[in-house]
Amino acid sequence: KLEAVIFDLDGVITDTAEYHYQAWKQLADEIGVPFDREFNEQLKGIGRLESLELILSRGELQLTEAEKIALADRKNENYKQLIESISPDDLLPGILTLLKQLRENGVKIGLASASKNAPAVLEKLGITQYFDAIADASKIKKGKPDPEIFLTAADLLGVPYRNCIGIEDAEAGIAAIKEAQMTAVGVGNRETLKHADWIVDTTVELTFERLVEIKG
Ligand code: B16
Ligand code: MG
Repeated sequence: KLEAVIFDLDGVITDTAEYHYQAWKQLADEIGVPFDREFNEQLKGIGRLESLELILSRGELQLTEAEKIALADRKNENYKQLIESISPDDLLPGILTLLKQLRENGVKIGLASASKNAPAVLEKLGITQYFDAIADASKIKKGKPDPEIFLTAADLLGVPYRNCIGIEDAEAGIAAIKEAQMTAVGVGNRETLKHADWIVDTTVELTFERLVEIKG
């Protein structure tokens, strides 16, 4: 039974995944580490400092904690500039309709985003009011692929895990949803998301009817 849908933010609700890519790319260029879209797939859904660690090890760079924090801050400054102008027009196609339909049909709505910027992005998109629960980086200890963020969202919603659908664009996110015993829907790359229960190419395919069907 479908009782709740828990959304990832970046890459599912809006295309901030592209801005994360650009912000990391800018930083990687500055510190001379090769960076492309394929490598970036590994960073999706992963926290800020963990992402930086992956970039540093790719470049075989060893830095002090203080230097790492400074670089992570620099990436976040790049990112904040890029998201400055986000507006409701930046909602990915079909998402607003889906949020409204879930509401009308009494299905609860949760957010499971590794991003510390998540609440600010929801505000800019004008959709904060649709969310019954928000689990973001400030509420959890372990990031995706650990299931903690999805379990926390479901607990806040008061819904059994098996009655939840999680929607993700990242490999680490799909792993987290499966580990949480929820139904996993992947948006995007069929290869990296192959462990999802259902994969769509774009958010237009995420209709309420289809989600109900999947849950049976
Ligand atoms: P921040 P999600 C994740 O958000 C992004 O996919 C990932 O690329 C980013 O590094 C992470 O948030 C942390 O974001 O630097 O804003 O705290 O996909 O879980 O919504
Ligand atoms: Mg994502």
